[in-house]
Amino acid sequence: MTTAATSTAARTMESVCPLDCPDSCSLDVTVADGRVVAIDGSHANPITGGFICAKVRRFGERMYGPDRLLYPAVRTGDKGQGSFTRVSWDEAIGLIADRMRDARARWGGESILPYSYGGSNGLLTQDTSDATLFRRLGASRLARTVCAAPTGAANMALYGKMPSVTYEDFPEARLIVIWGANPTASGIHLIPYIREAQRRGAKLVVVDPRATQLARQADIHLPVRVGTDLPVALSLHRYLFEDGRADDAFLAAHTTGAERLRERARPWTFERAAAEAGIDAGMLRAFAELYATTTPALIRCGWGQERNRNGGSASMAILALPAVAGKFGVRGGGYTMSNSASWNIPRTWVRSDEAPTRTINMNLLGQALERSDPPISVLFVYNNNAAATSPNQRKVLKGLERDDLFTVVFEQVMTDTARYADVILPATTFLEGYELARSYGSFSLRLARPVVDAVGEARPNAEVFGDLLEALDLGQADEPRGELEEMLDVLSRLPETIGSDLRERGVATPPYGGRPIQFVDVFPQTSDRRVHLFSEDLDRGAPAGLYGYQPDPATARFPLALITPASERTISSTLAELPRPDVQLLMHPDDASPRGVADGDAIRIFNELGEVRCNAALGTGIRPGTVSLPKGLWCRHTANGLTANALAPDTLSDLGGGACFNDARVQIERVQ
Ligand SMILES: Nc1nc2c(c(=O)[nH]1)N[C@H]1C(S)=C(S)[C@@H](COP(=O)(O)OP(=O)(O)OC[C@H]3O[C@@H](n4cnc5c(=O)[nH]c(N)nc54)[C@H](O)[C@@H]3O)O[C@H]1N2
Ligand SMILES: Nc1nc2c(c(=O)[nH]1)N[C@H]1C(S)=C(S)[C@@H](COP(=O)(O)OP(=O)(O)OC[C@H]3O[C@@H](n4cnc5c(=O)[nH]c(N)nc54)[C@H](O)[C@@H]3O)O[C@H]1N2
Ligand code: SF4
Ligand SMILES: [Mo]
Repeated sequence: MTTAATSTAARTMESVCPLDCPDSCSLDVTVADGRVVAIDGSHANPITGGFICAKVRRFGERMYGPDRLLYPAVRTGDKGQGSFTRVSWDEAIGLIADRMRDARARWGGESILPYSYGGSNGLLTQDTSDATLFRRLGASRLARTVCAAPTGAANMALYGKMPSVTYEDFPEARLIVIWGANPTASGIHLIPYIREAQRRGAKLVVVDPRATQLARQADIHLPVRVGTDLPVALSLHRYLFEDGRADDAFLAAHTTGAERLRERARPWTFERAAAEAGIDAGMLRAFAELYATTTPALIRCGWGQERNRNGGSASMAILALPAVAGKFGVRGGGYTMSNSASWNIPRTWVRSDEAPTRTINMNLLGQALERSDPPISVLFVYNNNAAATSPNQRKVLKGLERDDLFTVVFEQVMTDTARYADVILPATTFLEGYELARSYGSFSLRLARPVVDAVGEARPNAEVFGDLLEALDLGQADEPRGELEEMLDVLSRLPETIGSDLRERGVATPPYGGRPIQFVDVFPQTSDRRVHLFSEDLDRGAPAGLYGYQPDPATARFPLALITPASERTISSTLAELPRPDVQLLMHPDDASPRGVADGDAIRIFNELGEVRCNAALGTGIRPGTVSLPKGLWCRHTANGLTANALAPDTLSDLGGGACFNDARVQIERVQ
């Protein structure tokens, strides 16, 4: 690789990171001789502040690395083996169109399943021509539930997804509660704002089974057992209601359902909740008192607490706290969840006039591939690495091995999923195409233009789905063709000022100056603009009712809870192909010693679904009874080619049909 220093032609181009991270950094990309040679943060987005994460600094290694997919290819060996032979784009598109036609004729359109999720947070690479294609085919719809489904359902029910407190307003808070989030890995640009708040005297509370970096600097750390956030949050509600700390005026003016929530919270005394969560009741009470008496108080609700059987009700109870305690109406008060809906962008470019078809929950991919009616005969994976990121990995892999399944994988690199493809299509990265990158942490919406030509024969999503529409005779003459046209079409359909800002300046002016105060600038987007503290619909759908607690599924055989938090090395499984140190399971010495496990020992982690072999790292950074592996590993990272997802159950959360990645129960043995 040429370096910027030695190349005379080096120049810096602006871009923006669209990966599935809340920060959406503005980037300075150094290009020399038509290649990306360096990537760093710029100041265009003030939140970025000139620095970015180490993994995206290495994005060039991904673009030009040995795993990059350069050409369309068809499978020559067994599924999963990873042997392919190059074909032309025309051949590949023709073959896929034929197989889709056959599937539709034989089983109906629903036998085709598009499978996509987190490749990019942008507006362009998902739900544009891809959605048009699959809707016109009458393909099965995908419920995109692998992430944020429980928190999304909770936030929608309570507030209709009201915009959140943004990063810049964190320093205004006198109390910050970080609940089930680890921004030190998962959204690093929030950290300076939390530090600034602490410098100004704010208190910090962290609710997390791990002693994360923030937890170690917190005034109160509640190291709850996995899946017990619901009783913990309900004990806070009980205290607020029963001790006269609830904001009755706010409840009367702005909420419905307070009495129902109060009823459900009533059984959860501090003592009972603390016993369930395995924490100190005095600490829990201290947290409750601090929250009740401090203003502005801000809760940053993450996603760690949603990935289990109680995740929906837990998230709802957490997000309801500022309403009951009366924490809205001041800068730096309220909650932060996801800001993805804050731009109020209706996706009018999705042509949704086709008749609805069956919906498949993406967390049940293994089951759906095993048995469904009609059977899935064509699987089209894009923006996703299902083999590494879906629950019940062995079942997913077994499904991908099916001889009668035709699998297309449209990818940037040779992922674990791509190895199972019948046809591989090479995709461009964000530095090789256009994107409209929207963050879900702070407020940011920016246009990214290609900074280099596509590598090899890689092509952007919009173009390839456009070609498939044409090959299947499903396109219409007046529709955009190709990525640039697609982008212009999207720009023209965005709310007027947003579209013109992006066209003229490449960046949209955020609504509310980017710093909305909840209940001053923004209000619930529910039907009656009130906070719905209770929902009869959700109550009917949840196995134990809304705010109903489902006990720990641990057994004597599988007593340890396995969690898989975001790691600083990857975004989900993206960038996992880059070289890294050996993967280790983090476990507490109290769990290791009765099992005869010493630091660095080879171990097997197992349950009824599967087994993972790696080495142990002992440490007190996690509570006893809980063990942790990084999220997003590839099969190459463990000794037996399976990852934590082989141990993650394909059960669903109480609300929203979400994944239960953090609800695995396992046993651990030392391996000789
Ligand atoms: N570097 C990096 N950044 C990322 C990602 C990544 O993979 N890597 N992923 C991106 C994506 S897709 C997402 S959704 C976000 C996720 O961002 P976060 O919400 O920060 O997600 P997690 O790391 O899954 O979980 C956060 C914390 O929850 C804790 N936790 C686990 N189970 C429980 C529980 O039952 N209760 C409580 N209270 N805490 C629990 C974990 O120990 C962890 O510290 O990050 C995004 N940013
Ligand atoms: N065990 C465990 N598993 C988890 C989680 C967990 O906490 N624990 N978290 C879950 C979460 S939060 C999430 S969000 C999911 C994410 O799961 P996935 O949706 O599988 O996300 P990634 O692993 O980032 O894979 C995205 C893929 O899309 C590709 N891609 C990127 N841009 C494009 C593009 O423009 N075109 C095409 N065709 N492809 C592109 C990338 O190369 C990458 O391989 O993982 C979930 N999996
Ligand atoms: S992954 Fe997040 S922190 Fe890293 S460059 Fe992208 S937006 Fe910034
Ligand atoms: Mo996610």
